[in-house]
Amino acid sequence: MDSKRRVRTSRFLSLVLRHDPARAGITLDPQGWADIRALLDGCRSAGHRVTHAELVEIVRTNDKQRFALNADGTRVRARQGHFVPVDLALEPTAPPELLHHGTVGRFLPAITTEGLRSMSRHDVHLSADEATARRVGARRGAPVVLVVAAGRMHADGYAFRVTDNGVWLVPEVPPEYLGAPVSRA
Ligand code: HQG
Repeated sequence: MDSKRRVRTSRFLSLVLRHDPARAGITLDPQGWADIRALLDGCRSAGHRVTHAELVEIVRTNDKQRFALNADGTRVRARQGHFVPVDLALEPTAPPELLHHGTVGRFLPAITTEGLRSMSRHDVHLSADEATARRVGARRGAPVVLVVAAGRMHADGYAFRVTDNGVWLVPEVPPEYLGAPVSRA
């Protein structure tokens, strides 16, 4: 599969598995899993022909490891980033003392007042390393990285979860847990 087709197909799979399963005429189970046969049939009907081998290749090579197969390889789901309600069944996990969130300057006035909100996704996405947060912020402009006092939040009773590819999830970050923004390019 050439890289253009891989990107196009992986975007469509993200749309179906995180946002709009009906686009491929399928439903997700409560943990977000899609039956692969139904998914591939649905993709074909929606005009995106994807073979089983291509799906497996995308799961394996996706730059952000966005997708996962179940143990017997019959189902696939997105690892994070859902807009539709799913329960990823991740255990609450103690986070490192500090986590990072990448954003852009134009959102800072709102973030400073109301904290980080999950917006249209389930959770606020955080990363252990600053470089990842910077890349996430850079999708929207000159990146600004916020440091989150995750250890203190955890001690105060907030539940953190971590996906198996290292994205930290928390429903919200109130402003008192945010450090001063780092906007160094
Ligand atoms: C901002 C991508 C105003 C927040 C990425 C962000 C990541 C606020 C945007 C993953 C706010 C939401 C997640 C508030 C937060 N007022 N703006 N109170 N609170 N925001 O895309 O973190 O390619 O839902 O800073 O690489 O940017 O989809 O979240 O700018 O890993 O796999 O509102 O999505 O991965 O945007 O990105 P998003 P995100 P994928």
